[in-house]
Amino acid sequence: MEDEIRHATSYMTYYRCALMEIEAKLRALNEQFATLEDYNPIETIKTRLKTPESIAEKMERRGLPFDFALVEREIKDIAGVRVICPFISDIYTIAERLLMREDIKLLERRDYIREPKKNGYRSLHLIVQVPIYLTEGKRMMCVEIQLRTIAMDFWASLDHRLSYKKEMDLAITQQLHEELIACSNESSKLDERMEAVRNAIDKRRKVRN
Ligand code: 0O2
Repeated sequence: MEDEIRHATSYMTYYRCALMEIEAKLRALNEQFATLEDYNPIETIKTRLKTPESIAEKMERRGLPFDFALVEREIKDIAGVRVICPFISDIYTIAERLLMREDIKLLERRDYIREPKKNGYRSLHLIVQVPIYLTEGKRMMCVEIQLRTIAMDFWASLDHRLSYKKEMDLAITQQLHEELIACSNESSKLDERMEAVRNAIDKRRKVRN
């Protein structure tokens, strides 16, 4: 048992290091934009590690035993980074710049912005591998990066809140899910309109300069 706890603690430390690596690269990118273009394409960066309970629950859902080697192979979102951007184009710019790096390997890309989920969920998901450097050498770790606008993040928190209200009347839950689909459509239009306004402002600024 003691061995298993030590093993689990090391694993979580590896994932924490991977989160720090990705966060540092994202902050460096934002810093470059701020210096060269006087603009911050990243509003906020949030990181989280899945709890052991949540990992165990996911393994159970998949009908798999809780074994560390298996967990590492099967669950790619133990380490998660959420990047909140002002505009949709920022999401793609940041993703592209990050993936240009030689030390980041893309394993999977899911574009829920171009193809939103049926419930209205929108975000760009990247599963990447990043090296971490330990006393015993280099180790590649998986990290899930979710990139979304402020509006998409606002929507996702509300959707998450609803998904935890299991005791609510089914008809009301259904009605709220439908309302959330409508909210997602509205916020998608708002994202596009706001970006068009930003582009118009930038164009005028460039003409004047
Ligand atoms: P948490 O609390 O963020 O850890 P799976 O990971 O197997 O359940 P899949 O298909 O492998 O699902 O990955 P997917 O669909 O890319 O989703 C992974 C994560 O994206 C979720 O992690 C959520 O954080 C977020 N997400 C995906 N769909 C939705 C959605 O409809 N609403 C909201 N609010 N978030 C979503 P977890 O582990 O479910 O949650």
